[in-house]
Amino acid sequence: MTVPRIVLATFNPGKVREILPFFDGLALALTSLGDCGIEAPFEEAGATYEENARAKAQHYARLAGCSAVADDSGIEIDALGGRPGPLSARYGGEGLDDAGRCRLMLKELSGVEEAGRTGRYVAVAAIARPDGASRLFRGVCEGRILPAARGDGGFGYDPLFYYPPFEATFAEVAQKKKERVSHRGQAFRQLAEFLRTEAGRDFLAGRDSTAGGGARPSG
Ligand code: ITT
Repeated sequence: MTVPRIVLATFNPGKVREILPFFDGLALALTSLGDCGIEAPFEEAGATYEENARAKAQHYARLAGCSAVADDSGIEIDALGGRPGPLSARYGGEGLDDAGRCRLMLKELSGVEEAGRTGRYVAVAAIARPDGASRLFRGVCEGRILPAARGDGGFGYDPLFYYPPFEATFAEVAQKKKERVSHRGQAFRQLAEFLRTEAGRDFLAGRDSTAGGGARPSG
């Protein structure tokens, strides 16, 4: 029996670290964009995580010639009207790194009281075949933006993202602990569960009749 090949379609090493464990124990040949000789980043043009995740996975599935898994994610800050949202990777412009984006967020939120610093991480995981058929899975994690960074784990906005049930930021907890509750953990747990079902195996094999481009948000 041939094992289905899936390309993990992200250039973000923080995401790779977090996504890989969800595929443990699945009979899949997981490969990276680098292994497929793919270097060009995908230009995200959609207005929603769903559009971007689906388009990203479809794009890389076509390029790689096998199914692709991608996520589009971001952080939504209530005091900023939901910004930066799907534009989180580009918040403040291309010149900023993770630390620079965190500093900008702190500046934008300066003067906002603790009770008003609420927000959430959102992730939509997508799996797509080279023929465009796709499935989507969504995860959301509510938290609060601290007035100063704490911790050096995680990536992106994690040093600012305080998760009340842990009484810690996502940069202060082990990756496994973050995964249990995080937006990405929720989304990829659903995706991995789907791949363990007969419907998931049929999807990967191209045997299903309902998957033709039709994405089905869930979660
Ligand atoms: P790929 O498109 O190659 O996957 P990317 O970083 O550009 O990488 P996104 O477009 O989905 O990915 O951007 C999501 C951004 O949202 C990410 O760069 C972080 O700034 C932020 N983000 C998402 N999930 C996060 C998490 O778990 N912890 C910290 N920041 C996160």
